[in-house]
Amino acid sequence: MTVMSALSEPTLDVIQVRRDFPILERQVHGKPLIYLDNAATSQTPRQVIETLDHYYRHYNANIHRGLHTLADEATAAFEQTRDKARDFINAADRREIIFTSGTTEAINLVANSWGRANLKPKDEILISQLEHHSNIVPWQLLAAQLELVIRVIPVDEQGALDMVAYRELFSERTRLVAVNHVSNAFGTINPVREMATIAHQQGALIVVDGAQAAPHEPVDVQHIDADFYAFSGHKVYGPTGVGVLYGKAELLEAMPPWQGGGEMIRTVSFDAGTTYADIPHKFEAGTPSIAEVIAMGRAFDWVNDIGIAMIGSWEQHLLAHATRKMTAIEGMRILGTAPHKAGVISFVVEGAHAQDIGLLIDQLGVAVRTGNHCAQPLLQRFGVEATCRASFAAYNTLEEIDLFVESLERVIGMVR
Ligand code: 7TS
Repeated sequence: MTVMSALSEPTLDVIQVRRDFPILERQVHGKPLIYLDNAATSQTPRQVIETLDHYYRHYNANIHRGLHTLADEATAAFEQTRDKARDFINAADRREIIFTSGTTEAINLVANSWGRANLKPKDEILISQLEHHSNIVPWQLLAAQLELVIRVIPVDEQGALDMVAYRELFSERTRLVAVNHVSNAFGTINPVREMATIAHQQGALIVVDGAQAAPHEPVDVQHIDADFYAFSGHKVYGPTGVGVLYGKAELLEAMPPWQGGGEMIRTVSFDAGTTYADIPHKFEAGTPSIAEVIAMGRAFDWVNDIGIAMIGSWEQHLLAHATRKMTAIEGMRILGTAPHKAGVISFVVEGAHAQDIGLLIDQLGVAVRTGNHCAQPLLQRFGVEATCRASFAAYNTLEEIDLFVESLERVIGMVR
């Protein structure tokens, strides 16, 4: 990740970018929408919306099974996204790309397939304190069933992982590290490449939750040396209901299927037993979200056309500007001030409930997220139950940040 200097202005043509997003023209409570809840889901460019529309108008068909023209066209477009996803995260092989319903399903797949096949009672899993619940609860469910031990990698006061503690947590029973690349609640960018190296030296694997990294910085799974890497389409300007699990081919090949059904088999017999398809199809049971997968491919194109590094730089610019302005607000406490941060600002304000801020600022057209951000252990660590969170995307502007901060000051004045 290149951390942008706050001084040099990136050259993103944000006005041009905004033209691709019809939703940005709408009003909320009579005010222009200022959408700052991008960590929850990003908005969708018209090119992606048109891809969905085009699919249903022209070649809606089930894939991998028909011999007719529509089925061929749908299958080709679906499989083309696999190549685009391979390129997007620089996987070595298209067979290492498995389509899932999102990050959550991807991690559950790893837990239930790799985890059940490889973990034994008393084996240990290291999970960071920064995780979204979707990289905690699947491991807790498995731990309860297989009698595994979960150890927590702590964060420091800034919300950065304590790498000394990380090294010390390993034992001869450590089998897996589960960590996000970027924290959704605080924006902390974790040193996942270094963490993977350490995990591998200790004989453990690493599963990286990339849900908040893929939209903001170039991801290279080979450079990271991640064993598994997961992300969701809807946070990368794509549709909901689709995502990607990357896994190293040799791991995926050795793993048993998780869900059984059509598409994932080679032969099925009551007498001779059932044999399974090769990867990636072994892990893609049933009819997938065909239109959404195809449209996710279009979203990757959209991001590539602008350049993910350019998007990341622009968001760093917005982050620096917003942090500077927000820090000046009396009683403001920003949670998560790690030196390497993505465009996420979590905050609480003395004397003002996060919930009230969220509700009132919505009346002014500003969408921020309020709550625990599905990261309860992290918020507990910092002694708060809820924060407000503003998170940025390619289409946000400096003017929107200024309006957001003005609105915030107004709202704080009302509730104090
Ligand atoms: N991991 C991280 C780091 C996330 O931020 C999220 C969603 C998920 C996993 C789950 O992704 P899903 O697509 O499978 O649901 N994060 C958020 C958020 O921060 N606010 O709403 C959803």
